[in-house]
Amino acid sequence: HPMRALFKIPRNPPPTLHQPELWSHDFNDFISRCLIKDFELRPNVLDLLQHVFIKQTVGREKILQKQLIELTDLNQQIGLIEKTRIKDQTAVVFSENTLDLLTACFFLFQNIVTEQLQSRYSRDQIYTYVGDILIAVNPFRKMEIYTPQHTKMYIGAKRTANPPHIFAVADIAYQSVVSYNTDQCVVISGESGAGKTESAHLLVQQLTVLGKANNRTLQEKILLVNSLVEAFGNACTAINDNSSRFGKYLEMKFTCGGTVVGAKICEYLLEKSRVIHQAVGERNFHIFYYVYAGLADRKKLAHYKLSDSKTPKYLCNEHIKLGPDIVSNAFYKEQFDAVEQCFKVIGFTLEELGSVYSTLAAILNSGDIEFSAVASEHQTDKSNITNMSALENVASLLRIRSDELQEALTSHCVVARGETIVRPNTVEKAVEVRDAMGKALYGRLFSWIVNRINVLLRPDSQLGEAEKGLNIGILDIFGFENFKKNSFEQLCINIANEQIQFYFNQHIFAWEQDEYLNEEVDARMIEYEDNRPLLDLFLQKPMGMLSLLDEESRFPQATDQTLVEKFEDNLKTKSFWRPKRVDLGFGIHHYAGKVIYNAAGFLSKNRETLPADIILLLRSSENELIRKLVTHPLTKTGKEATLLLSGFCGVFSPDPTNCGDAPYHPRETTNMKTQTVASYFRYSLMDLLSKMVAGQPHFVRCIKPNNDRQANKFDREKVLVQLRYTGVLETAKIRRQGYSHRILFANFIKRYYLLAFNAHEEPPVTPETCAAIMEKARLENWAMGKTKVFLKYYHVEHLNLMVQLTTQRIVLLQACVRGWLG
Ligand code: AD9
Ligand code: MG
Repeated sequence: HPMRALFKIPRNPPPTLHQPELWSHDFNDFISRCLIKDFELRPNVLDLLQHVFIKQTVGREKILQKQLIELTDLNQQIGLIEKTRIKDQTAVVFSENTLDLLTACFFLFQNIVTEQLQSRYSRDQIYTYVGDILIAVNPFRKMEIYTPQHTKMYIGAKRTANPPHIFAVADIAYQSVVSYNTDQCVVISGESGAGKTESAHLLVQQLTVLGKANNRTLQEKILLVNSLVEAFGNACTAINDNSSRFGKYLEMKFTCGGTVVGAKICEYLLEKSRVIHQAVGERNFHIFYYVYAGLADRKKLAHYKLSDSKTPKYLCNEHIKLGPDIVSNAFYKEQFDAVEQCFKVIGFTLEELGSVYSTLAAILNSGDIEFSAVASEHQTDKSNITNMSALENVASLLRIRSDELQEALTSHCVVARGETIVRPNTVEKAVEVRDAMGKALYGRLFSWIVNRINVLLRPDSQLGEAEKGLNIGILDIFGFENFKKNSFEQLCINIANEQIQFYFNQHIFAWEQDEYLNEEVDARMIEYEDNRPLLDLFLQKPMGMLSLLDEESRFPQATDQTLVEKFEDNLKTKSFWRPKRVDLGFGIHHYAGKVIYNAAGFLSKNRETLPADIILLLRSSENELIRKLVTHPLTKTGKEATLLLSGFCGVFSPDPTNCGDAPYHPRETTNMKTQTVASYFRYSLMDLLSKMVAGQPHFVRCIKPNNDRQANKFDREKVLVQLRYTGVLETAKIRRQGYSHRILFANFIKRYYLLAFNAHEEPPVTPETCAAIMEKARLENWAMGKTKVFLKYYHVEHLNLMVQLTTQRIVLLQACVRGWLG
């Protein structure tokens, strides 16, 4: 039977399995080498195999697994190739069913990938390339691969010259900025705790060296930016002790010559609810603990109205004890000093620092304001503040009048028939206002800090536009989360990740294929798992989940129960379901797995309104910072603010042929009064993506090798799942077949004509000229489009190296000639 004896297993273990270095550089090469040569896989099987790589079998695994087990001759599980040798050690025989074969191939392939990652990991090689994408497996321990020697080793080096490394990604992005003068963007993804934030730090570290900042202070400042914003925006969660609770897009600004001249951060969707409440086992934002310990150390707690014996309510969680756990925590004290140092180096004034601490202390004190119900003659429930000292503390820290604060917390104004009437707040309402104030103050403080950093690190105004115009952006957002209990915050975080995955797919698969079609380049199409339906489920208007949430948030009578029912009535897709036995529960099948959410609190979290009374009161503060926080939208310029107030429809999907130009269009205006977290979230996503599509992307995929944060532990199943859902397996394929570099004829000729023509010649801008250059450089497997040359990444590397050599030769020649003449 033709399907029999397809795999010939060599008697001795295949040599390539023992030379994983080969694999590390080009995994595709490895696959073809290993499978074709050592395993004598016949070409038709290779085709089938390729077919299987790209056919994601998500949802089909169960069936496939079952069939796999039923495979009579292969029932020892194709876990490891070396173990698949059967009795006579010569061949693996498949059953006649083609699907069995496909299944087997699929598992075989996946296992090769995982095994290679594992074997590299066990030898401390945490980085691996798949095409031009870098896979980083979290080592969960300090590695000796980020030393100054390593920094040096990766500068301007050919990719195959060194082991795979995050520094190489920095180098490629940097070289592209210098060579092509186009913006670059590094997109780091992976689930929570996979190592995105660490990777972002390492990129900045290498880029500041590459950007040879001519003043050391700028270099130092840029390096400190991440640590500073992370002190305010990161927190300990059940998954990661230093979990990012906001999305961060850090742009480093370069001149055309490649000198770094400034930086800018954009922050997205800070999880403000953490200020007032943390889940079991989690903590508030780092900075609260740092400041507490730091101020205690300097005997300044009293000055900031903080007690050294009673834990503020916003920091109370389970077993955290104020004394040993916070006040006398040496690590926190160190961190406080470090943060203060960051502030100072970056350029914040001492006065600003004092105001920042006061604001943080005010937030902590406000959490301790308590209310009790007072029966009133008019039957309405009134509330009273029971601990006036807390109120006084807050008022004095915020430099506002305490009687006015009391009034703003315990009552609200309504305008009826042109008259303003003061109504009392119930205890519940008063608590809500108090918490809303804490969240708003913190969120605005965070934005203010970011904004201030941006002002301080802005490129010198003396520089011309051309000299400060180029960006390398680094995207580090909060990773996909799936806790025991998932709320509104997890929904937002996971939607953001869903959108990044969509962008990845668009870039790697959809746009690439569109371009082949447009340019009439013959390339095989790749199937991939498109998560667009899921994004529609969330973002579509008017029937997407966020729209439904907004709609329900407008009804005063709505409850979280009616909300879930609304979801159930309107979201008719397999990706959404209502689990039985979970009140207020609903499930979503995300690209990265199934998550059960609990809708409790969704409506109030989405409304998040700060009463006008509080805003007006804070505007009367004698502290300049507090006034600034409530005066105008901080980080938004005029144009951005307009966009902020507009609604956006549907999924972000810009015109692929027009990347870089305004990629989104406000289509519908939402009422300013109904600005909700969901609509702001939608805006932020669009804003973020518009920045990303403006540059050429580089992808770093972080992989978490185990759930226990343990070094040297590689959980195969865990890794495999991540490889599958991130599309890495398909990426491998398209990167092999596809062309990662597409360069317009004119640009190509301008850059490389020296390889085939004399320096003084001006060859015509035609495909023939390009072909001549390529032939001269002895390149194969490139393709010619209608307006662009299509190249693989190794072509570009080769060409650049040749240009470098040629230029060196010319310079040498000129020197000789000058010598002769002179
Ligand atoms: V989250 O989505 O923000 O919750 P990240 O950012 O993906 O997550 P993070 O970078 O914070 O994860 O990494 C988690 C921990 O892994 C770090 O605190 C380090 O202890 C550890 N880690 C990650 N990458 C490295 C590395 N390259 N070297 C050493 C690392 N340790
Ligand atoms: Mg992070």
